[in-house]
Amino acid sequence: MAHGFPVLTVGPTPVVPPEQYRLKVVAADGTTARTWTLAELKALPAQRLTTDIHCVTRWSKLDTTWEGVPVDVLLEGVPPAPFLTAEAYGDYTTNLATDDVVGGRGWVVWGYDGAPLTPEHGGPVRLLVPHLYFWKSAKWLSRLVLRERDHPGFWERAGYHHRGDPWREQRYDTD
Ligand SMILES: Nc1nc2c(c(=O)[nH]1)N[C@H]1C(S)=C(S)[C@@H](COP(=O)(O)O)O[C@H]1N2
Ligand SMILES: [Mo]
Repeated sequence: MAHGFPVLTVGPTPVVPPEQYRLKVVAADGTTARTWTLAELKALPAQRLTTDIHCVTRWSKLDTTWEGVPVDVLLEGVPPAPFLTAEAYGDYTTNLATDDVVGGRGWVVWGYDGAPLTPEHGGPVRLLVPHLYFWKSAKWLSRLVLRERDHPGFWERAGYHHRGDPWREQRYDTD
């Protein structure tokens, strides 16, 4: 609990040396549109944001501070598509509507609380979508894959909600 909030990970923490880290954006036709190294990501117009986060197991943490880049910046020039899958090093996936991560509502972050994001919390780089349940915020983010149709990810295939809005308590697919 180095960051003062619980670690929730399926399986072992993948080891991703920062110098080997890559983020790819894949267009809906399957072609890799863009690739960034960590240094290239950090050279983009970064933002600091303070926000609350909500885990589906009913903990929340208020006023967490992150540093990263809005997903909008990463999708610039990429043909738009209504859905995307966030894929992580180590096989975790989660699906999102593109509208939930653009418009300044989703970030790709490398900093937490003024320091580099630690490996157990998703370092070098994770997704941060604070208005949805935290399982949507994939740690060790490797690819954002745009899609014409919604493809359920790891928890969504296991019966969790496809969108996961904590204010509507969208925990399970029956909610
Ligand atoms: N790659 C990956 N990302 C993940 C998870 C995971 O198991 N693997 N767990 C999710 C869940 S359920 C939660 S609550 C948060 C936990 O983030 P934390 O460990 O930084 O608290 O990460 C989310 N992102
Ligand atoms: Mo979670």
